[in-house]
Amino acid sequence: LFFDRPTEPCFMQKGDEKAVFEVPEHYYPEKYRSLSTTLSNRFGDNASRTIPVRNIALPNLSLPMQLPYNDQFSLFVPQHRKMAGKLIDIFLGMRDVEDLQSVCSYCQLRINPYMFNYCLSVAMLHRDDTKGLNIPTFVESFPDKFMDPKVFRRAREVTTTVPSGTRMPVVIPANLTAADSEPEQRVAYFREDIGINLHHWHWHLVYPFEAANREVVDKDRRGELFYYMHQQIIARYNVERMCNNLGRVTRYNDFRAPIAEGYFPKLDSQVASRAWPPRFEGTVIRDLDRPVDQIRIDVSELETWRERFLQAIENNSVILPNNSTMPLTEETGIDVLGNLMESSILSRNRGYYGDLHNMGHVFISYSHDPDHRHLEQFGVMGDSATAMRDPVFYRWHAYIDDIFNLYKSKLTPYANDKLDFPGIRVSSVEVSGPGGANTFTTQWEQSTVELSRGLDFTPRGSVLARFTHLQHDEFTYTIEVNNTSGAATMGTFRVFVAPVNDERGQPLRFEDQRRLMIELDKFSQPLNPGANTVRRQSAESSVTIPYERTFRDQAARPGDAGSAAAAEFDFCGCGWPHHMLLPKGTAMGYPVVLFVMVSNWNDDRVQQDTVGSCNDAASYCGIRDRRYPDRRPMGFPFDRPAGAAALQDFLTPNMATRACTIRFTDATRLRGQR
Ligand code: CUO
Repeated sequence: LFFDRPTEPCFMQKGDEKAVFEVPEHYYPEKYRSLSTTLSNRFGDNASRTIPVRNIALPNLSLPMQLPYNDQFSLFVPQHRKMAGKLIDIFLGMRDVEDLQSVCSYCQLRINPYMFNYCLSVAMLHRDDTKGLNIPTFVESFPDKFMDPKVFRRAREVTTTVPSGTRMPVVIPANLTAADSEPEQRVAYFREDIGINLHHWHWHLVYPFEAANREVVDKDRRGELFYYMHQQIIARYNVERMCNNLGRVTRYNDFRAPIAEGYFPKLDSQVASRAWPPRFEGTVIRDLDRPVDQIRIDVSELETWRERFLQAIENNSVILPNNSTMPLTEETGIDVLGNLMESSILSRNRGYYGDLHNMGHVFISYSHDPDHRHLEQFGVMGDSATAMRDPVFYRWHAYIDDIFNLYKSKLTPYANDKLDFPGIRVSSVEVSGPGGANTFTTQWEQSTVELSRGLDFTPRGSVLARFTHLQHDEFTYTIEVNNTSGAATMGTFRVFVAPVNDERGQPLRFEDQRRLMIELDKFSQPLNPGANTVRRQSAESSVTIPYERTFRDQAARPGDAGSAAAAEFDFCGCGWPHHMLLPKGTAMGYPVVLFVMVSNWNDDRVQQDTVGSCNDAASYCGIRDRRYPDRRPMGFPFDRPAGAAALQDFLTPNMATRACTIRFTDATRLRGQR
């Protein structure tokens, strides 16, 4: 209930069940206090449930309360991070759920709603007594971060004039942030996809980079996953661009050069009652001096950190705070660098290597008002829920990925003994779907998302927003595997797809192609001696989560039967949205190569119990409270260069490829229609 209608006080009716919190009188903020009795009576009268709130000795909330209630909140801003860290700590430190509920009632009336939502989400993910509880999908709590504000005006109109139950969905027009004369607009459907932005927000929620409680951050291979998940975003975005006749993204590596791309978000913050600021074409990042955010930093500092980072790669070792050096090993080097780069509190030396990635977000997001003279807040790059809308996000992360790749390029290429699986031969791989053999098919689809939980101070009842997004038809992989080892064994199937040609229609060299390899799936499967036919559905992908989990509240609502799986929404909300599994393709059929490798599961597996844990998007999100479920480097076997000139030269007998196309039809269907 604390997630519903974020700025409506908790002594008003919350949620569909019309619950009202009965808070101690001194919990009321000043503006409501004189009315405390009448208010609770008024709002309690037709409530179907009153929830008594325990009167506790309140912790010191002065630090998190420094952020004004109606400001924006950004994890990338160090001061906000500190405040959030403190609040998470307070939430984690509450003795039991009753006390947590009590402090939340107090906070909900005083703490910035974005920060409150974030900190409570993190705390619920990490407290033993709340782990199974549902966290509503973020787009329902803060739809303003994902869609045109016109929608909310229209939704208010609808909720006020049309009775609940007979309301038509409010339509969000597609492609509204720029005209066709802006070439970047061709991939706006990707950048501004609600599911993609939700995934990114969720990923950073599950993998926070700072918290007073180290356990919250210290997850298995989190630095490496930071590298890999973002590497995959760049690969996917590049392929999406190539499908739309755009070149691969230009990395942002010269911090003194103007940023060619402008971005006008057309988003309003309902909490801050402000439009998100735009960035004009040709903007240059400048030294920041914003006392209000306690940020004072020069662009040269970003350059210094970058030089030190490159030096670490050059020397294959990092300098520790005591001036000794720690070598980067093949096993953990990328993980160390990931944490150093982001940087998270797991950084081995934040004092020296700084905060390169996060501050890049900060510099760019304040480039329109570096000294706060216009009293403007950060742009979309400053918030993990909105950053992926902006073309510059991909330029920044393309550069970061390039730096990681510099490190990966120093590793010894995999020898055949690392790649091959003796006795296992993949004789063929195929896909089939409604488009026929080896043709993937895509089109537009319209789906709806619930808005009412994010609409403060409006009449109750459901109101939906209808939006348009890319969708693909489901398909089946058929993989023929011959096991000549004479015994049953287990294989790990690694499925990728990549473009075949570059922007000029020339065949991609292996080195370029491997960096465009998009992971589609990874699964293990027993292999009997002799011939095996393995079939796998696209919907089972280890990369994606189903539409329902991206967009729907999975909690058992009152009256629902509910299920254990449903209760795991909190972690399971992380995952690439299934509707974006494939790039768009082209009307002619975009040529791609499908790749499958079967590796030896005995070399890959991580021994752990994963029963009951949410692991269906493990490739990009890991498994909650478990180790990353694959011992190989993330992105294996394409995480590093090889001697091969072309993909065909790279193949060992346990791999196979198939030429396919992705055919796009410019038609729109409603969800559920075929
Ligand atoms: Cu996900 Cu830069 O890390 O946004």
